[in-house]
Amino acid sequence: MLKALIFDVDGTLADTERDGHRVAFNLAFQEAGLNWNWDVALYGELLSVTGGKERMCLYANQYDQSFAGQPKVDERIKELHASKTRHYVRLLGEGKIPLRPGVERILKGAENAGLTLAIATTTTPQNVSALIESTLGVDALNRFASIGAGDIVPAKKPAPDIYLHVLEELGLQPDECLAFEDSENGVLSSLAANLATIVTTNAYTKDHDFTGATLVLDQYGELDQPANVLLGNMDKTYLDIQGIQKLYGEL
Ligand code: XBP
Ligand code: MG
Repeated sequence: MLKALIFDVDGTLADTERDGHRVAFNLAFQEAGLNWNWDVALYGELLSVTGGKERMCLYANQYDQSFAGQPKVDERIKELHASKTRHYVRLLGEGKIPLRPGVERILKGAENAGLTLAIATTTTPQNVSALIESTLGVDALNRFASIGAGDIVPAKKPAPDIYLHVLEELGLQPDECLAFEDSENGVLSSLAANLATIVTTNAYTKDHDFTGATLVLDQYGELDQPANVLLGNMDKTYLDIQGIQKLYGEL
């Protein structure tokens, strides 16, 4: 029986990368007097690794050897990341990033059907709180029975660790849950945790390989704004809890 839905955050609940995380990274670089500037295309390449600290290390190794080679590089990265998180949380507080259309419908539908909601993400915990509170209200974090985020597990996605952590907290088996993702690294992570996975793509992830996913859509869709089905089947023009239950029943 389907008991829980486990959601990734960045790209899945909200389109946070281009106008949220990327902007916050650049503000942190400016503040620190670094001449790093991540444009939209470069940021798409850097998304090949999950985690902001890991992403800055990747960039430094590729584009700024003198930064990467300094003795206390890990400390510098940590400071930059703390500043980036401050900027990101502020941007969310200003209401800059909405949920993706259809997310509220699916969350409410799941709760009405008696399902448990959970989160499994590589992003920093403060980022999750700021997004949920700014979009769903100050008490909305309570709607999620488990929130697995950031450095709580040693290996970030594509490793399955964060999903395994959330499953353990929920006390559920993978075949009692469905995962929601938007990226190849995310799907590798959820599938490695044996979770059937529904994908909604975005501009950065539309060409990723989603082999093994149960359903891939370009968006959750609305009555008058049909989702395009990229892999799998869906009866309606949009995804709702009935559609999710039906997909689960056919697994
Ligand atoms: C999301 C990420 C995150 C954010 C940055 O991946 O890669 O790292 O870009 O967050 P996913 P932090 O959606 O697969 O979880 O800077 O807080 O690490
Ligand atoms: Mg994601």
